[in-house]
Amino acid sequence: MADAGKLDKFAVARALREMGTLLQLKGENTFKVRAYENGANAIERLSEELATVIAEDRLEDIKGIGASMAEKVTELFRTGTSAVLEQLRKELPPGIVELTQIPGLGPKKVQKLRELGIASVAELATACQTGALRGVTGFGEKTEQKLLEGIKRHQAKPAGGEQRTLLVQALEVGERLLAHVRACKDVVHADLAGSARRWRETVADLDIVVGTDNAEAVMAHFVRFSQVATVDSRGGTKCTVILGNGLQVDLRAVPPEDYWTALHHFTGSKAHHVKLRGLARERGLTISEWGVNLVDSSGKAGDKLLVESEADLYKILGMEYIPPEMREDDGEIEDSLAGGTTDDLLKLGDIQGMVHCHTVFSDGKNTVAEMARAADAMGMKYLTITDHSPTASYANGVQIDRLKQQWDEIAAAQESVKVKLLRGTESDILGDGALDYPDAVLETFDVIIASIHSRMKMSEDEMTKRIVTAMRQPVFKIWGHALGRLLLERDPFACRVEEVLDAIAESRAAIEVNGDPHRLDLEAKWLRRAKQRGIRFVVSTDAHSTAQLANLRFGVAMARRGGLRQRDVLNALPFAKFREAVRPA
Ligand code: DGT
Ligand code: CA
Ligand code: CA
Ligand code: ZN
Repeated sequence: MADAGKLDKFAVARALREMGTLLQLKGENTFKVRAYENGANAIERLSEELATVIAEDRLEDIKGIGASMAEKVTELFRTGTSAVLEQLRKELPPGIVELTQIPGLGPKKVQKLRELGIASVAELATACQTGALRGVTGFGEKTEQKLLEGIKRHQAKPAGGEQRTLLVQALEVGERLLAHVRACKDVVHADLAGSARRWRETVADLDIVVGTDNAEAVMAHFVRFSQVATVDSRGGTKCTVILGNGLQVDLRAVPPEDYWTALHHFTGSKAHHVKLRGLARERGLTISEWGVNLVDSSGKAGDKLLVESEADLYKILGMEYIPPEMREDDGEIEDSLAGGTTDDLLKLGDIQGMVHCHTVFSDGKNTVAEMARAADAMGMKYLTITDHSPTASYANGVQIDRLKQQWDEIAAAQESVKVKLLRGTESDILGDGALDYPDAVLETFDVIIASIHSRMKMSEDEMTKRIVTAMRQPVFKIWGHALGRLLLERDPFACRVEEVLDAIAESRAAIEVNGDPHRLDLEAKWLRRAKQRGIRFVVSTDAHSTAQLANLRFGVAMARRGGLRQRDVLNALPFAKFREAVRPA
């Protein structure tokens, strides 16, 4: 029997991460820092008991754990701390670690602050307010403003209040957890429900619904998932756990015959359900998580109706099926009652080309050839190379004299791939609404994305005018990551969106649905309003590496949430038609 340690695997992983952060603050090289991050990930995902692995001296068999990491893990596990960690904590006061959590402060800047005697968030705030940082290299007046805003946001983070998690992070663990649950032999059906199934941009917790005749066995299996940190509650039909990353998961187990109504109920949204329940009552029915029942003459629930799919449920209500992404009570129920089908809603497989991709020519991680091969391997028919324009100097924007070099490289890469490569740009929308590059250059591209990357703090009036001016430029352009939001970090900028949409509807322009899971911009409610005006869209990944091409599914989900059909989306067109549709001049 292996000895119980002082720390569980999640606490060990947290300690390793802290060591990595502290080493980074000390200016250690990135390989060493990354080794701690990798070690933490490996320990956290361990699918057997850490105690057993240590007792049997098998830590080094784990990918990502070498001899010295194994030693630290063992020490942490047995004693609750490590000499290295204690030493690092002594060298670096606790306020320093908190400083690294302020947006815009990397380890280098924090190091600089330490030299100035600033070692906590409070001290930094005072320094900014009193102008004490003026004149220090790397800390201009602009940085001062940014830091003050960063501090405000940092302090506004809810303590114990509703913390939301990015969908991409929730799905990363959620999909593995679902696979684990489905591997239980007593599970007849299982799916993610709640906001994750609706592909909401952020989620408060994960929900899983299971159809089974043996709820007890399913729950016993569920809590054995390798990343469960604590079991919060466990009843006859419901079990709640907290994962190592802090995310809560609710599992509900129901008899297989109640599965579809339960899945529908726990998928939500609440607002969608409230309206459905009203409709059901008008039809002499009642809906609950337990099923659909007839209402008898005394107003009580009578016979239960057989529901064998979610489509069945909508059919019983005299409606067309509504997919989870659209269940937000934003017009989808009215559309469905009017007979509107969602069969033609955009699907992942409809997308024929990757639009909006970066390479090492600006701030991407991969070369043109690498991006091309990756898109080829995904079966894409075309790929637009759209690096940043000159004004985006922070992102190594491509100056005119480097364009020729990129186009040569695109031509060379084209030789060895089937996917058709297009020469594009992500042109900055300048402060006055002009586009970057002279018109004569713009007209030579195959495709133009037009995006805002600077001066986002304009008044609503100025911003509206700026974007309307940009959209009315004669070249065809795609409005990239439209409102500049960064989920959980930065709000969309102030702008009268309806006015911009009106301008786009009568201009040579389309709107991007940006699939970067930190952006997901333009958001669904505006996509619907844009679609009503006959505006067309592209669904992009805004990939800065080959790996990020996989984010396409987030863009498609966002498009579905906005009710976009295949015909609304330009990159669902075959190559020749797409090229014609986006031709700048
Ligand atoms: P979240 O977790 O805040 O990101 O959003 P949801 O939608 O996943 O919300 P959650 O986890 O509280 O509940 C999951 C689903 O269960 C929700 O979408 C609808 C259903 N549900 C939960 N509580 C209620 C309720 O009080 N009434 C109704 N009708 N449905 C509920
Ligand atoms: Ca939820
Ligand atoms: Ca929940
Ligand atoms: Zn951009």
